[in-house]
Amino acid sequence: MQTTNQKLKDWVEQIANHCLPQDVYWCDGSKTEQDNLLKELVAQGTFKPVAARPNSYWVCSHPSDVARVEKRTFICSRKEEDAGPTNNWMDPAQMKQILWPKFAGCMQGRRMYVIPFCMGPYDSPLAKIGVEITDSPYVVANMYLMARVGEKALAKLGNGDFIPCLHSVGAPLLAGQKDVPWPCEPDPENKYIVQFPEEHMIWSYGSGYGGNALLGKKCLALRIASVMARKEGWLAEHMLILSLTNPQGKTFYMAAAFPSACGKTNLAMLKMPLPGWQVKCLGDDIAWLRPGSDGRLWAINPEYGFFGVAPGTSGKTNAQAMAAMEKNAIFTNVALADDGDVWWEGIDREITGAIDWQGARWTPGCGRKAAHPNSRFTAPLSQCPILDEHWNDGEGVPLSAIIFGGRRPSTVPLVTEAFSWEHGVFFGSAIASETTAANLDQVGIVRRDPFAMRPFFGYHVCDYFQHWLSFKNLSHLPRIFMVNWFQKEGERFLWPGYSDNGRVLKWITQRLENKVPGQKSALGINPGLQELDLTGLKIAASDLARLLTCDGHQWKKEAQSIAEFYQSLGPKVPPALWQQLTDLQKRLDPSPREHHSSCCMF
Ligand code: SAT
Ligand code: MN
Repeated sequence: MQTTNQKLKDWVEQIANHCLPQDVYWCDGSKTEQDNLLKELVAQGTFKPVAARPNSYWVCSHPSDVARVEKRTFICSRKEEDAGPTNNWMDPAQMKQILWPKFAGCMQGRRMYVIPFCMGPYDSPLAKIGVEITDSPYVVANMYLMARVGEKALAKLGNGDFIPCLHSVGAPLLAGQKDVPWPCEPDPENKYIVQFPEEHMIWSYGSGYGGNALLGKKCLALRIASVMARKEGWLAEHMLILSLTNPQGKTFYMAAAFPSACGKTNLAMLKMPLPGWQVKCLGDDIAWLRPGSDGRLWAINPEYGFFGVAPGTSGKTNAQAMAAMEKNAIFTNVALADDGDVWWEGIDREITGAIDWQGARWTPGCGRKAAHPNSRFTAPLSQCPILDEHWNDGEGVPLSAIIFGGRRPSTVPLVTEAFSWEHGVFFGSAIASETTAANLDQVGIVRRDPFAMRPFFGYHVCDYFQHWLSFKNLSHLPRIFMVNWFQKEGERFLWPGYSDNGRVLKWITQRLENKVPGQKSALGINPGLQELDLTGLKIAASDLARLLTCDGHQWKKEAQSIAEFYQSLGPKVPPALWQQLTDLQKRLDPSPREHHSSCCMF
């Protein structure tokens, strides 16, 4: 493949001379090329075809390489201050001194792939070109599905600027050495996921899994893009994008931020439980938002595919995702059942046995999980049966609502509307969630995950809050909502979740159209007890009341915990957010003179 881009040619040559691959291959993105690559992956034992699904493959990683590694993820800005308190930081020169020698000869015996790719529709004003160099054909196969890859991206690049993304699994194949199905650096302490925000550059070493290795995703489209967005006046967010059309044919676009593995994919493809309503999907993980000249915020999905959590996905919980992965899909760390199809916990299909994600024999009831909790399917967006017709529009879609959520067993009501943009930014800044298996650390701990971006900020979290606040004068801002599908009593969820979340989406559109008054609480605006459309749903009145109510006692504690969180972020937390917190505390604990009867129940 030809390029006249001298910077690109020089970089590829420099990396090849340093990493010493056996050869260099430029990906043109053609079907023939993809077919050949898949054949090779099968021949070398990394991929196994899934008999039940055309052109689909099963692959299992090394057991040490199953999720993003936040502890080994670094923002190497020149000043430590610019990485902020939520990121690991190292001086860029020092990082290069450590990492560059690790790349020396690291691709020996392997092919070096050069993948030109475009994040965002080719004609989007926000589209960004990256070039990933990798020694992992698994990464290449996934990049074909997750990004717009090949000749067209190279043509769009022309002689312009690109984001260099260097990746190696860190496992050179020396003469006579037999390859393994999933080469990687097994020592977690020797993995590095590194962003250089001033240079717009990414180096990733040692891992072949997901966001550690598919560098267009979290590294480029969130960490580096958030830095570019701040400079250029837009937002790079960890959000799904959906459209919701009501029975009158009116369509609302919404974006929603939830931490990894909290159901973004399910919400993005939700089947409305109410007749005449229809959700369509534009994206399930990342949204880039740009103010339009009309004063609205316009959203695009920079990605081209889904990299969704498999466990829990079934015909019942997400039939659309199941359809999207019927063919041309890659399944990582799920089980391969004796019936010739992939399998995971919650898929809602009886099997007699399987090979589990670690290659061992598995039978139902054996006491182990067959699929890793962070096992994933990769599938093209275009295969989603309810893809919104504007999914590939360069301009994107104008947002009416932004939703923030997390997994909270208590405290956070089902849905709350913010009083204002600043109040909504406060919601986003204070979101917390139980941790999940999407990251290698401990699971099930409630931690603050502002804007569901904690692992993905490319710069100081407080500057990021300020950047969000800076949009407040746009004339047609989306309204902001906070949701929680995960309230529990003991082990029982109070809200059924999944498609019933569509009832909450309906209420949101009714608020947008001023069709329901809502109920003012200390926290914001919640649905009145009669306002949610519960047609066909059985739910105890006491559960509903708990779901919709701001519990003053819990929220006083929560406000204290948010204050401690803000303190932990240092002196740069914007005063406007401290003010929001103070206002909340006042509403929770009004002095008798200021008491409003509409305040929440204590
Ligand atoms: O592995 S990924 O980072 O792509 C998935 C996720 O954590 O959202
Ligand atoms: Mn994600």
